[in-house]
Amino acid sequence: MNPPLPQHPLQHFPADFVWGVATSSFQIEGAAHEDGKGESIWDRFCRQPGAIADGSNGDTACDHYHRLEADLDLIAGLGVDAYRFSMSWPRVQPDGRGAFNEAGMHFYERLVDGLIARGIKPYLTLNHWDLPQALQDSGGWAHRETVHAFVAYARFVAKRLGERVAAITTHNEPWVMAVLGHETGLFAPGIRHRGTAMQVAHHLLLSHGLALQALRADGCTSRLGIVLNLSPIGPATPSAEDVAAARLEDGRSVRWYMDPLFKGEYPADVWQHLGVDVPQVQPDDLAAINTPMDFLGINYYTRGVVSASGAWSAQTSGKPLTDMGWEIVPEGLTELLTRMHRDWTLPPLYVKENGAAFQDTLVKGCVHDVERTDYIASHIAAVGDALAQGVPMAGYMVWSLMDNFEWASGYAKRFGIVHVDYATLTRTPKDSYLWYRDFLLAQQRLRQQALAA
Ligand code: IFM
Repeated sequence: MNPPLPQHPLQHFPADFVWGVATSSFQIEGAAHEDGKGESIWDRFCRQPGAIADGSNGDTACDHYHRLEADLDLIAGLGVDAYRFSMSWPRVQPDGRGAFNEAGMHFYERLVDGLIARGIKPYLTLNHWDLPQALQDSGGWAHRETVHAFVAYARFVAKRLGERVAAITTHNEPWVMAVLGHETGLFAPGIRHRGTAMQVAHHLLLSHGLALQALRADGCTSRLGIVLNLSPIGPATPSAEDVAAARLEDGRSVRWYMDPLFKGEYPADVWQHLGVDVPQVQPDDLAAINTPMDFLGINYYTRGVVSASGAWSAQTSGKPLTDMGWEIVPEGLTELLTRMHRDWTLPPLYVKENGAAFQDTLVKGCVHDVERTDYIASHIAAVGDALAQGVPMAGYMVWSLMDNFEWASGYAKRFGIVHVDYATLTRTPKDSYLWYRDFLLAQQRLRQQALAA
């Protein structure tokens, strides 16, 4: 028997609110060595012993590359307005500079045309982490030349697809690429050096701003923006030490990105804290980063709690946890969105990723994922609460369409609303998919009633 549907806040959402679902190239496509695709830093990183928890890689992933039409039908079956996907830069331009690969472009043209044919708006992300390895070999994001290579790639893609896609995101989660990729080394390319990480963050932001300027100069009609992973960060206790530590972490993970993007400056407290690890910034860089955007995307999964001693742990906080060990805190999303609205002057805001990993069981063709369904429903309600408080929310997208390669966790963590059997690659919609579909249908009816009134 299906679990009862969670309550949902139908009343909060405007008629033009964009409902969607999201994926990324490396996590689902597979076909890692086909049709002229170049190597990405994640292809290389997966080969490092111990880098991926289950020793897996993205060679096959969900085989989306070969199952495009069926997957498009799954997306259409949800009734979403939009599908957010990313392009694999090395599939489109194997070395990250020089020749483009028509076979790779053809895949994304089929994807975009297939969405449009099904009445779904394509939301394209240019960089969801899978940098061409050839660029990494000459310094990667730490090297300023990669900024210019990215702008050239962005211009090529926008010229080919810009009129067909509703939105182009430059980068997904620069903090992750900078810090997990270059400071802790947990993600590709596996570098451990804080100064490098801060230079990478700066170059990602700079390439975003320069790409926006170039695309607009080229006459690109898509809406342009960036997607940040953000959390509200609070102290574990009211002690002065914990409050200071939380403020610094907020600076490193939130203000370090929001201030240059929306105020054209880096936060002074973090700059001072970084000492010799501050990035090299050239005179016009911050003005470029501060280029106005058409939207800001936010990925939200959990809150951040900081103690100066490092003693705080989500495991003992008393809050329910997902399979990633992340606390489930829907009210943290409302807190984050209202704070963003208060502290910066923002364009329309989208939650571009929100969802949860849980251990699912497939029984007789069903996955009764009550916890995931509750997670999604409660976070949609949290977005509704932010809207009711005046935050300019324009859309919400579930992460993720289907179970996929969860980076350093491999395939063990399942975020999908569609179950993937990795032995057979069979897709099975979970109860959360059915709930989201029914929720969107109800939204659709409300829209029609509003139009008729
Ligand atoms: O799977 C990732 C995604 O690629 C980026 N945002 C967070 C998700 C869950 O960890």
